[in-house]
Amino acid sequence: MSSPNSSIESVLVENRVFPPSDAIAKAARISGMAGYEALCAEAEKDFEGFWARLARENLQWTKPFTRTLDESNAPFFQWFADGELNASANCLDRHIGTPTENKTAIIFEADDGAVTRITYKELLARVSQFANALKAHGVGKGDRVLIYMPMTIEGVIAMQACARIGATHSVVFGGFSAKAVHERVIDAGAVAIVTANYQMRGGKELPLKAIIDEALATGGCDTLRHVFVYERTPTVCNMVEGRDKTFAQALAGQSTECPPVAVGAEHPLFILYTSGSTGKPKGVQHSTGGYLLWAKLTMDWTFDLRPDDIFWCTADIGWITGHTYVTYGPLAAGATQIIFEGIPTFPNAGRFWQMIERHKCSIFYTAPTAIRSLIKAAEGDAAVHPARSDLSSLRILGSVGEPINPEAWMWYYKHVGGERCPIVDTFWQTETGGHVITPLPGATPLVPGSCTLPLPGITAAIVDETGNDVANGAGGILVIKRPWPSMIRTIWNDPERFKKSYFPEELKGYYLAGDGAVRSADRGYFRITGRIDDVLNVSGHRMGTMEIESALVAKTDLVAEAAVVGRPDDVTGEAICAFVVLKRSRPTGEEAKQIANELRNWVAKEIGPIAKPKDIRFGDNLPKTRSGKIMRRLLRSIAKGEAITQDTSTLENPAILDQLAQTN
Ligand code: 6R9
Repeated sequence: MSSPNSSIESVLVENRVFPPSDAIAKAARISGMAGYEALCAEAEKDFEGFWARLARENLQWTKPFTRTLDESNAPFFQWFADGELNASANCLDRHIGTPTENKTAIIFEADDGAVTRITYKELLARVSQFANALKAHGVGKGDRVLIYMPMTIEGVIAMQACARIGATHSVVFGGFSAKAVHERVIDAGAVAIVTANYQMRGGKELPLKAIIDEALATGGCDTLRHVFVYERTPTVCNMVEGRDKTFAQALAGQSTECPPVAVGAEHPLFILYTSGSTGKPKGVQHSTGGYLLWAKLTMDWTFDLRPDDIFWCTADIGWITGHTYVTYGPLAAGATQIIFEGIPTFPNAGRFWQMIERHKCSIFYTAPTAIRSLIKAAEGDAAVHPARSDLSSLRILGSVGEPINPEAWMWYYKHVGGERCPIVDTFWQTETGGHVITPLPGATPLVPGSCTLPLPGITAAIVDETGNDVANGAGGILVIKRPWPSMIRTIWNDPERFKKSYFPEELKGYYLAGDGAVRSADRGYFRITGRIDDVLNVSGHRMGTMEIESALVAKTDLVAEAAVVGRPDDVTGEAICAFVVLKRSRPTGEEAKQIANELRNWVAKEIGPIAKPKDIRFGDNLPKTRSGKIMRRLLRSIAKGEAITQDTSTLENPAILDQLAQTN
């Protein structure tokens, strides 16, 4: 496989086009480009009428809305604001009394391969029972609940139970550190935490509850009253009297019926923290009505969901993809979905393919980083090649999280999809709530490496620094010109930052995605060229360079200064590269290795293992301008191993470049 660099070049000359077959187009909900264009035209003709129609058709409202979009306090847009509904009722109760009630909602495959199935009816009972347990502990509408759970049915139950009683959940990915949990409990003002004693990954039992204990021991979590602990494994964990309860204790005697609490459409369904260009993660706040509409609708549009589909999104519920395409979208759409606890390489790197065969998966949605690592594994060991599994059940493939390089796209298309399944390369973000630019499987001719065209009603465009449209073929800044229902509503506790980050004055009130993009000259297809801010994308996970720098310099006994940049990586897309100046003299050889390891473990503790720098280089100094600014673009070249061709005349200390280029 070639490096992402060469793949970017190959995208520029990409001229392979894969139109949907007649059979696929004919059977699809949105059929052919004519079907797509008709929806776009409807949205253009009557923007509000379009969304109002879809919101009425796709969601069950306990009180119908009379107003569709309120722009009076832009950019704090409101959608369907006087309508009322409940998200959990729209995912579960709506199926009761229909043939879907006895359909399998979730096929859960545990790390060790054990399989559990649960129907919609059973899931409703379990969600209701847990909702009652939360209520019995005084948790109610408007309260925040932090969820720190493994990929399990119980993780989905915890989220749905919050939604049922109008509590706002904030899921924290199980790989984040105690410090990250602590910050989020405080920022969100969480009253309760739902966690598990341990999680199982790759045959190993990893602690979760111990991390919660550590987070809460730090102090300052004054709002926190209860911790609910799902006993994922029989191993005991520490329990704090009066504060902690096992699921069994909390659920004992609770009814399996719990009326859903109707909330206003703008009621915050959840807060999800994500990395931005400063050190502090942003609590992205989503609504109930607009968000859920998009979750349901994109299941139908992007995945062309049918009643007999077996849907599998491999994302963890700790990320937005797991929120929209595990917890909410598939359930609102009445799908049968697979939830997988483990990792793609255990017990071997054929696990995904074997699971597709075992469960007859028809729609498979994963990240390019997973595909690339499985390509590598399959090329090294025929026993884990997708050809060893029967993948004939597959109908549609999806990609999310980062640009997919055409080589990986072609492999996915050929070896996983058997040259028969369309690949939907879905571009979106935590902030967009769901897909915004993506092919439609029965309509859009596919071009490898391109997320193609915006969904109907999404006014995506590419502009220059002053908000003016650029011509196709010229690169620029990706914006969305008009609001859409599932957009971020604000940053929790920080409305000013919301305005500044996403609606900068110079961009005419457009939503700034934070990515660069270019549209092809021939078709106007979008291709994402990567973040334009200091956000890295490592294995599809967003990491702020400032966040990692802050973590490094927080090691005050050792680190004087640090600068973090990304460099291309064949498997993870980008890799984290840190340049560090120590308070002591610059280490070399074994000592450098040892300190680099110490710093890696430190970052894992401060943020989480996903933030560990791959490379750490030590210097006597960092390249700075005379005004003291670190020149990150030079560091990016050094990290890539490129010769420095940029102008270095403004550098205070040009000699440092050679030193940094030599050390490793
Ligand atoms: C859903 C999700 C968002 C950032 C986004 C962009 C990158 C996501 C992409 C893609 C190219 C795609 N991104 N999907 N880039 N093609 N299909 O990943 O949300 O974690 O918030 O990350 O990921 O850079 O801005 P999130």
